[in-house]
Amino acid sequence: MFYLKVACIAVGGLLCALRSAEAADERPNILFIMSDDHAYQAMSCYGSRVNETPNLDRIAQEGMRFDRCFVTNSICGPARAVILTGKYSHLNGFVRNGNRFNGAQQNVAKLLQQAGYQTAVIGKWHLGSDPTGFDDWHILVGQGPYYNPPMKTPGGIVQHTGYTTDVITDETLGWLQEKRDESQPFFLVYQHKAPHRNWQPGPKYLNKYDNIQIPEPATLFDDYAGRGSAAKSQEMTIARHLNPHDLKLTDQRASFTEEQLAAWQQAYGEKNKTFESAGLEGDALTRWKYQRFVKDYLRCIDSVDENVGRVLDYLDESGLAENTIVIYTSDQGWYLGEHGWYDKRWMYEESFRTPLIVRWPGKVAAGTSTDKMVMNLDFAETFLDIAGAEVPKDMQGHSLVPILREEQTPEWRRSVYYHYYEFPGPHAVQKHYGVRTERYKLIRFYEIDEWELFDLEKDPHELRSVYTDPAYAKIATDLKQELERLRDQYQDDGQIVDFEAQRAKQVKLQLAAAFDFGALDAAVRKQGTIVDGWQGKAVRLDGKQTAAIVPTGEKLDPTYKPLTVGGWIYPAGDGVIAAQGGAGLGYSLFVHDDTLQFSMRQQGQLRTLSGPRIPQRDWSHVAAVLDAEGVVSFRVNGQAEGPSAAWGFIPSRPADNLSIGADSGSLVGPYETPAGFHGLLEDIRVYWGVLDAASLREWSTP
Ligand SMILES: [Ca+2]
Repeated sequence: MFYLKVACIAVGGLLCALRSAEAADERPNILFIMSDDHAYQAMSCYGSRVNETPNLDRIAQEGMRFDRCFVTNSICGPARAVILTGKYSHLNGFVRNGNRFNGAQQNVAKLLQQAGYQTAVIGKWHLGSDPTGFDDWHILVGQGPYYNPPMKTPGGIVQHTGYTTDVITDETLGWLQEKRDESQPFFLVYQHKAPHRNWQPGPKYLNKYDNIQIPEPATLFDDYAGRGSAAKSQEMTIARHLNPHDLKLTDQRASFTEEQLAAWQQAYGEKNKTFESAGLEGDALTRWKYQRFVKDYLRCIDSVDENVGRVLDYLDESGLAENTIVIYTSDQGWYLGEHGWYDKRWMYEESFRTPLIVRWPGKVAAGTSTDKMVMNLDFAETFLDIAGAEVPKDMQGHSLVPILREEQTPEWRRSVYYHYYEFPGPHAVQKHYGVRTERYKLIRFYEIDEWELFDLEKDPHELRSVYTDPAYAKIATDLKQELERLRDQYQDDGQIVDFEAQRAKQVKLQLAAAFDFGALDAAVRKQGTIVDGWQGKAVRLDGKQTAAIVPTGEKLDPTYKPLTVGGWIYPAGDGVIAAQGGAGLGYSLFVHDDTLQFSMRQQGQLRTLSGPRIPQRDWSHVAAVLDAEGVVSFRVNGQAEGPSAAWGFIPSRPADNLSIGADSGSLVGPYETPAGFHGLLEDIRVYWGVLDAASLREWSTP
């Protein structure tokens, strides 16, 4: 590597590129395996009391087990975005499930691609947008089902038959066998849906654990007495929040084949008979629900373990094992009944921590472990370090390679920063951030102004906050300082990066459509009478006509754009001035009850802002403006008037037309008819962007 670097510096680009290609074969392959919601408590290499995971244990036995790997934000999509970017949620823009990952930003797959790696992702993705930086991808659509998944590829949807954990593995093995380019090292991301809710086991494991009792955790009947209101008001208890679908008491079979259905009915038919005859209630019912949930959860893991074993076997047989780093982790941890819970989200240990085991033959000593505090924030940096590629300065974690090699790392982090955002949301876990050190954890639920402090040495189950205990006053003060230091270090000042607004700011002012009724294209011009208007020609409408229609298209794409829409109007009643789109996406400027109003649709959500009063039977120049900050406001005769509202942007291009004088086709606004305009319209225009004062004056001054 030293020789290569010298060559790059001395001779520059071309030679560097040639050398990299020659040397590429020597760099290790990276196989990154991630399951979804896999608790470290359910892995035998972490001392599981509830199951055995012999294949996953192989990775640990032949490599290193990380006993303190933490996530920055314990929830699926955000964790994935952190791993791809090496940045906290507020900087990668994906803070909660339902967000859409901005694929235009830097990510580790793109950087590895540039460094000469072949890249692929197979299995769960769950980031809304399509993968970027991957040569090949074959992903579940959203969460994806447990059986017979449709999967998305660059070439379209592929329908699979089979159990999803097996299908994802078959595709992964297929990629290794058929698509791998032997001249390049690979970065292969192999991600399971399992064991995510609602824990549907594969056919092979439907009856495993049927005749045994799974041990209960010590805190199954936690009463939350020692903590604040957040722990008391959540909605993720086994006792009250698991639903009949989770517990397999309802029909699960929407997409099953007949064979799958028969196996399923036989297994759960028998189990349900026992439940119905037992007549359980109270703690006994909670215990039954715990058994039911945990057994299905473990059955899902049995399939993951078996399938990871298939991939490890293939690596051995193909000779790839020797130069392939195998990493196994989960997107975050999980409650297996601890605190009476299922699910994740909290900064408490079970969900804050995630499993991480790494095998790197010849580099990582077999059977080692570490209690260094590492994070999913470090993964991207680690992959780049393994590949010998530069780690960008704006990534926020650190390569784990020195820890893997058991080098001295005296400067390694001594505290971990956490920030969770998804409230209101499923399971009602309050937003919180906090800091964990070797011994203590300070959590702030900032929207309800509550603090919790745990002494993990004396209270490893985190049952009693000592925040108000005078004996811990100094510790609390020190931890608050450390929390502030970390928030500063990670640039978390409460602002979340808004890629949409950044994109909107880059839009150059452009006239998207203009309607001069004295000289309008016959294809665009529809109904109404052309008359003399305020300066030129106007169209007269009586509420039953559409003056003009422009089909949607590239030029009429409002996606993430600021906009200005308006013109001269002489109202003799209500109606639409201009509308583009329909019930899914779009905007409409209209007059209702003598006021100017503007509606916007964002993925079906309708919002309407009621603006200034407009005189009837008189000429006014009116416009609605959506500015580069995503704020809507009105202009009347060139002046700002009326209220404003921050709505953001239209997230994609509507299928419906732009229509003038009525809302044609599917309706954007809060009216039930096309809402034809009554009166005269003249010089109607739509701009992408916001007009400067002089241009607005020119348009609005007679
Ligand atoms: Ca998850």
